[in-house]
Amino acid sequence: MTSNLELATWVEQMASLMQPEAVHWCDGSEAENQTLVETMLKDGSLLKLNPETHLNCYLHRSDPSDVARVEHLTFVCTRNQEDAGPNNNWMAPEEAHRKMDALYAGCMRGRVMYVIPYLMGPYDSPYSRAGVEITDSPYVVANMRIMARIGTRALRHIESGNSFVRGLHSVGELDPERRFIMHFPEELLIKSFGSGYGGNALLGKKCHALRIASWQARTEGWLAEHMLILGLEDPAGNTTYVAAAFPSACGKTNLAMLVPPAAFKGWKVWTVGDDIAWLHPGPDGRLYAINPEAGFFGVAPGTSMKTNPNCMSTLGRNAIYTNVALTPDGKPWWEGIDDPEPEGLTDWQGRSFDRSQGPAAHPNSRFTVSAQQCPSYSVEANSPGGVPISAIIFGGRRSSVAPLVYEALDWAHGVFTGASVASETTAAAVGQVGQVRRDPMAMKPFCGYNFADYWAHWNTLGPRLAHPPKVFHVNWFRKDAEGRYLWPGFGENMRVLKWIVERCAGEAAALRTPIGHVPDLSGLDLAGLDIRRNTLEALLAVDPTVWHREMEEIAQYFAEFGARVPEALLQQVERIRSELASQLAA
Ligand code: SAT
Ligand code: MN
Repeated sequence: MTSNLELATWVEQMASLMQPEAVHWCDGSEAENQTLVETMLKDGSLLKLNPETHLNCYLHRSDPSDVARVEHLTFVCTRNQEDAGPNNNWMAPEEAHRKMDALYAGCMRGRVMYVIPYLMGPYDSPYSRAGVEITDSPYVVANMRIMARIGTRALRHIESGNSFVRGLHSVGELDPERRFIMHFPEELLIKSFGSGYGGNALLGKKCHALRIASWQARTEGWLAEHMLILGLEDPAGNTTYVAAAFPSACGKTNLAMLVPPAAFKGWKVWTVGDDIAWLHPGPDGRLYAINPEAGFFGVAPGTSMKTNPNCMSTLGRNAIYTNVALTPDGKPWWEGIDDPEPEGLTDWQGRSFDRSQGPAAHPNSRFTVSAQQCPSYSVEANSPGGVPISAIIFGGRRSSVAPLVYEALDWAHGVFTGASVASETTAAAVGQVGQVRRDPMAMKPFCGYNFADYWAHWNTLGPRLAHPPKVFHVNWFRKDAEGRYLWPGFGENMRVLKWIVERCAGEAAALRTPIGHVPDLSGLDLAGLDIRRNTLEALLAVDPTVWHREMEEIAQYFAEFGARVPEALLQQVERIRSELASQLAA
């Protein structure tokens, strides 16, 4: 068990509330994992995949009503409602505790309560943070074992006096009417009930490493962000690190594992993280990033040797697949994978596949796999001090308006650029897909406090850094009038990344527009890419009429946050508006 009295007492209290048949403290060992896997194979919650092609890989089918995050059932419970802000659902802490404790009462009868000590971040990093998740789901334990550093070493970290975030989770009856994901940032506490899925249940991930951590980061002077981290090594061997924020299911995993096009000889891309970055001002005045996670929980559909070869080679062993389809010879299958659709496919719900019932793999089906297996995993990924960030990139999925890439004029404008990100919704959360919504810094579902305070916190960070990162915005998803993508994306995104690296080094040509610096037509390295000049013009266009309307919407959005919105953001709105107005008048 544990020598930490606070932890021991809490686990005892939770056991008496939830009434499990047994309490198991997870040590994170291989033997423990094997026992859990056996249990799940026996009760049918895991299926073994073909060991010849997918050694030690398993398929899990979740309840069909439990396949994505549930933003409408996710709450931030602060004493003062204003602190949660209009960007969060709010409930008073007393009421939320009452509600959750009633659901938890006796909920683990006949089940095992697993206690998972975990560490977010590399061992021995001053930036890493501990947590303990209590759960009745062996699937959650198996996934947490891949996604975080769980077990004895994490427990020792807590026992040596470090604070920890407490997370309570029960799948309950998987009843969508009795499902809540509650956060109590003032108590460093998470209470989740009624879902076994990803971000709702693996509490180290979005609940701790983003919602609770963003709150802690604000009080302690750092940032917890929904960002991938990658290293771009040029042919001379210099590596530039960038962090990039995109909403869920907008290609973070693909970008993090990018393989440069053939014409980019000598360039290499190194993966540090694909979903979450913790950013700290370092002693030399630069911003340093760690990836708090140890694995990837990526979207399966669309992943192939063409779109993400590094990911495909990561996935062949020791992976858990959730809600993908199954071939007759026991292999995972999804829409967009290299192999053609086989005869006799079983869909994600275990039915014989029938196209009229929807796709074979759920659009938000996922793989869970250790980052250590990724061929592009950076040797710096476990570095206790993190990697120095030269550029921060914001992006969304926008079929119009936003150009392929632009660079903010300075930090304050960069914060505005992040705060005004909009993106079309995806299958990663329950709800309508394809609706444009504001998703500041890709944190709409994940910021654990009032966005207005969050933007103010961002504003304070730049001036604290002698060498702040440059800030960029990208949009891989711009379409033409016929609805076709203008940009090929995937590996070709390297061309945009190279421009960003060159801008960080004070090179590469750009045009100053009201929204920032846009590459001029000769600025991007297009060697070996067949792209027409008018396509390129359409990709890079900043239409003042369209942007005038966009600024209108951004101003309206900021107004939702009332007087708490930082003055610096409103000044950016005014500056851009007046520059656009003079362009329109000219
Ligand atoms: O379900 S998760 O939140 O873990 C994945 C995502 O939506 O980014
Ligand atoms: Mn994510």
